[in-house]
Amino acid sequence: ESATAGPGRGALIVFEGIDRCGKSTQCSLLLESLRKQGVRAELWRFPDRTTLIGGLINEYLQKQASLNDAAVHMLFVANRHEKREEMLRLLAGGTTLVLDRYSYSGVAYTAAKAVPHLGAGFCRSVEAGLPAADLVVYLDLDPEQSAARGGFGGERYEKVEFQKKVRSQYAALADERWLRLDASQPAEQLHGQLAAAVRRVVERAAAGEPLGQ
Ligand code: T5A
Ligand code: NA
Repeated sequence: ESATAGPGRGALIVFEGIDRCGKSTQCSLLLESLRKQGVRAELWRFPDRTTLIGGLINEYLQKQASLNDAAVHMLFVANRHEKREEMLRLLAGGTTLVLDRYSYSGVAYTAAKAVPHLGAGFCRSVEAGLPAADLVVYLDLDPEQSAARGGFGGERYEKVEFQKKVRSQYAALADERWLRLDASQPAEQLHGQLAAAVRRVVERAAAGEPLGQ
């Protein structure tokens, strides 16, 4: 590779896993360590409950509104697409984005509902056009363990039986490029296990490796 590339771009790093597996904790630890290393970085979460669409999703998750499975799926999808241009702009400008959930949540949670017209293939297809993750960190945890963690049980999908189905969907989605970590470990230990993979993708992005779709 020649050294002619410009300033490069930021990396897109995604955290996935069932409810309460520890994503937000790891995202915060990662953001902090990236910034300490002088990497410009932002932390986003999906659903982004602050937009108009995100407000509807929030009502649905908190069981204040009912929507059918297709309708709420499209809202989750729209909530990512509405952020597309801002994501692309930040990445192109050299900011690394750490995402607490992304397209894979859309596929895993909806496919777990086993609605015939909302299978994994359909769910994947409507993510087209969104930037692809440079790294997916999958925090794998037994739903019995996540259920025992603080705060579990309030929102719509927080039921052990459903979480088991979501976990199976993630297992089907995961490919060899995912970094799968045993999320039952202490938070600091997990954080240490993802440092090398993160460094690699941040360096590649900075060197100008093109963003996937
Ligand atoms: N959804 C989302 C869809 O159906 N379709 C979609 O397209 C998208 C994007 C929203 C819901 O929407 C669904 C998925 C979800 O059901 P959310 O707001 O992201 O999801 O909710 P959660 O995934 O449940 O997020 P939480 O913030 O509740 O859980 P986290 O982020 O996984 O976990 P965290 O870090 O907050 O930790 C949970 C608890 O565990 C402790 C923490 O202190 C906290 O008490 N903890 C640990 N304990 C032991 N060991 C560790 N390593 C720990 N790490 C954290
Ligand atoms: Na939750």
